[in-house]
Amino acid sequence: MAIVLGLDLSTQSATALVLDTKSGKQLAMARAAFGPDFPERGHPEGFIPGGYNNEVHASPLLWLDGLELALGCLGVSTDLSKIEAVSVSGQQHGSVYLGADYLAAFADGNPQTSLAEKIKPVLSRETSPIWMDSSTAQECAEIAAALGGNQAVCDLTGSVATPRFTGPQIRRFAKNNPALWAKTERVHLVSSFMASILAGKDVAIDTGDGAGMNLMDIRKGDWSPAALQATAPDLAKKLPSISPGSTVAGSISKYFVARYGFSTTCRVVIGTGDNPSSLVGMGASRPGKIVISLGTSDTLFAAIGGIRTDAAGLGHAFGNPLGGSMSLICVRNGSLAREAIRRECGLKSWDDFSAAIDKSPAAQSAILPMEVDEITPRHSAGRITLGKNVSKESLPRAAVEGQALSMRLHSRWVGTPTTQLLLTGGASNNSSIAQIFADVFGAPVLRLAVSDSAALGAALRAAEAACGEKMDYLESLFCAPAPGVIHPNRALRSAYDALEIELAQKLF
Ligand code: XUL
Repeated sequence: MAIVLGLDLSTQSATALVLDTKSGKQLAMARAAFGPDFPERGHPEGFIPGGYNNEVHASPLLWLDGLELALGCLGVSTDLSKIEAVSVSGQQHGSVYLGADYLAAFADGNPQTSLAEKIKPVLSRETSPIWMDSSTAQECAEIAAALGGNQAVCDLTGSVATPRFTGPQIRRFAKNNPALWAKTERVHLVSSFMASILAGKDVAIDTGDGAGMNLMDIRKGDWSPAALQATAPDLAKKLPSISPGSTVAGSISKYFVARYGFSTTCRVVIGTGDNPSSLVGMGASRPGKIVISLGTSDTLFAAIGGIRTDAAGLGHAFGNPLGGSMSLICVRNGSLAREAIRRECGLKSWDDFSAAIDKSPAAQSAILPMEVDEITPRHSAGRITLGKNVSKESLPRAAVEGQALSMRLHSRWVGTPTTQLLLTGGASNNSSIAQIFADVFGAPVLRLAVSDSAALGAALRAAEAACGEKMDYLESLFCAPAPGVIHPNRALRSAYDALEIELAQKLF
């Protein structure tokens, strides 16, 4: 029985969650929001606004400051010396570039200088491209050509060459800034960077997050020499190793002991990506349940037996941190599009948005709203309209129905019948939205009692890997769904089937 800490470094915030696996209680939670808590940085949504040519970057120093703020707040209410193990979840695909002396900076235990102060001088690239970046179409084409086409890339790495993935991002940097690339000694993912900061040394990338790079052989769970060669010169020596998600990296660094009062015996378990981490936090790490996360981006994921890849090249296969693999589809226009529709309809609150949904008849029409260029489906910003005409009154329902239908269509390759949907993320608390997902998928919807599934997954992984807890036991304590099942209205099935067929015809 242990007290464990899960950290989640997402696009918009750093979250810290402390669990007691004996009492089954969440002891404390603290969050630092990169925009509101650091207004002077001018990154209101956690990334650097106004990127050029579809570039979206964020500041790794802001992530570090966010981590410190969250830990500082946590320390006010919680005795951090009791924490026995910690792990981390990070937004997927984002990469951090480090030059000479980075190892000394990781190991620097001086509590007088902040993490950002230690790391700033060793960054070989000031900013980090993140998952929202779509500037690498050219590099994707080059990688695909070198590896024998996109189908070959997908078979090898679990995904076609994908603009937001780390390999194409690395290639773009190496091509456009060869001098800085030469100075780069280490490229980390957000999750492995943060785990390295916690451990005070270089820490491996796990197979869950490593699969989001177009660099890992999905079947071997190790770097693919061919993919490395197709991506950038000398890449093999600039990457950390890959290890299973259950790997204990070592003890927490001296810095956290001196600055925050952690025990020297607190262990660090290597990190993983936010989606693999949520899979664990939602209690869905074994095949059977489908998780839909409604956040800045919407994602749909599920544990899969063996390895399956999407022939259409839109879905991804990642490693499951608990073994095996998982499918994922990522929709860029999640909350972004729902927010835009709410504003467009002049609805002041989400309650008003729900009321508008509840007043409109179901399965009449649907709209796929894309405020920015979409990745699933690959489509430029705009709207796809299905079924009957949509009025301003019916727009909120039509937009959410369109989002749910598109997810249903684009997850067909996973091949698992949807018997249960687990909904998480901010918008999942909205019962009108949750009902639409139940109706469109024709499956009962459950929601998790804890909303921070990525941080929760990190804490559970820490408890399993470092403290010998059994995942079944942990799931029964922390992943039980909130009371209340939302049942689908099966009478709507054929109407939604027809709308899905229309969407497929418009797209393919
Ligand atoms: C997944 C993806 C996003 C990010 C969000 O491929 O790009 O879900 O992980 O943090």
